[in-house]
Amino acid sequence: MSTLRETERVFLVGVASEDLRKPEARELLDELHGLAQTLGLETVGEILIQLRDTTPSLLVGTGKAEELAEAADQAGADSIIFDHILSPVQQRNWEKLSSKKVYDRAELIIKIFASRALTKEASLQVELAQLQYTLPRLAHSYDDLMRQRGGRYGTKGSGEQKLELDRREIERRIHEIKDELESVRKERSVQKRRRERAGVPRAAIVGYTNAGKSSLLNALTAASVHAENTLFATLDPTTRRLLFAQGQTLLLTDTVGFIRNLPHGLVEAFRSTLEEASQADLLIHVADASDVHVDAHIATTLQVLCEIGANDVPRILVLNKIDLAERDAAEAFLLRYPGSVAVSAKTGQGLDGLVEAIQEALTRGMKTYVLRIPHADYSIASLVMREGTVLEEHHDDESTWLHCRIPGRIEKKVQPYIVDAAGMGAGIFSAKE
Ligand SMILES: Nc1nc2c(ncn2[C@@H]2O[C@H](COP(=O)(O)OP(=O)(O)O)[C@@H](O)[C@H]2O)c(=O)[nH]1
Ligand SMILES: [Mg+2]
Repeated sequence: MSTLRETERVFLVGVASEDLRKPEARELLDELHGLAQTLGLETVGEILIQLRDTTPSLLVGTGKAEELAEAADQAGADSIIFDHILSPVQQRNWEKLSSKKVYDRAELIIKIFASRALTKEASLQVELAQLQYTLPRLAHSYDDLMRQRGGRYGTKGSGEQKLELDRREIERRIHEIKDELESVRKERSVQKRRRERAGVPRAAIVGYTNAGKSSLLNALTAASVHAENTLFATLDPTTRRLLFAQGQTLLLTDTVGFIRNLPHGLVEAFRSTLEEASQADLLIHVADASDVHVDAHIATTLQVLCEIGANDVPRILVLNKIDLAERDAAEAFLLRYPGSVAVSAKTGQGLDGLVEAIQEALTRGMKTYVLRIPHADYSIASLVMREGTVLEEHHDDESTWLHCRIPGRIEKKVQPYIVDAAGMGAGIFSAKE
């Protein structure tokens, strides 16, 4: 009988100190919990400890360390994650003491980025962060790494073999990655143009971790008429293809969230996982109504979006978890951020309004035409149906007639079929008959 368990069970240790007061350490621990969840880990226990003076060998005193290891054991954990930087030596000592995998917040975050690195650039950035993280550990104890910490990061070509490379090889690879990054960056604008031509509108959900991005993706999926889950090889697991009642299709992607106190070495890796966002047709920026830091989070998110070149992508600001907020606070928020939409991914409140806002944003700038498309060019008709909004449809022996609204990006393609630039409302075909 197999006792193989798929899900890694983790025990989380939050650390308060003189510099980091308990309430904030608590918030960070909650965030760590959310991060573990993002990676699909099961948290089987957590504890917040107060650091008095750091003991080099185990971060905490031996007595405390044994107590923690015992608690993790009792909880049935496979690993312990510290919400505090562990030196390579501390990490090793902890693994010896507990006979479990032991790592810190930075390593957890690298794993998340690796699992979400969709583009070539993002994969390279994550690999770079990973190697830079590994390097000092390798320098301290080559043997230990050979013993294998089970650090499987998930990106293609990474993992065990990587840890076996010696220091010099890692340094060589770091140089190589930096060069590759240069050339990937040059290619990027070409790719972007290619994608623009390919078509179906794309929206990305951005915002802080724990704001409810994944919940909102699920809620919108439920609110759409039809949703396809990773039906296409090109869709990653965090993208859904939605069809709204008005016949519009949308590819909706859940991005990796912003993280508080992101370790410095991981900033670039994070940005490149977010780079997708700059190629979207629409950004759905989710903020958490129940978070006291919501304004600061919104500001940080906007700033980073700006820095990755996503500032001219249309955006909808969504205040989520409205079920948890005081009415006054929610109203004040909507006044502070005009055009924002209040929802609850949990109760479904406000989702209709959000769907409307999404459609409105996607059809803004669309033009209305009457097209006559010969049956032989049916692919054009399907393009219009997929990307535009068909107001009316009429068929005769030779052609399909469409009274429709289409986005600027496919205007060139339909140009030869335009019979009328109709600014009028619906009803033109029925009036003819
Ligand atoms: N009360 C309430 N909780 C929510 C809502 N949306 C999400 N949550 C909870 O907030 C936590 C984080 O949600 P998640 O979707 O994983 O956030 P993400 O990290 O941004 O993807 C989860 O425990 C959700 O159940 C909401 O509208 N109301
Ligand atoms: Mg999520």
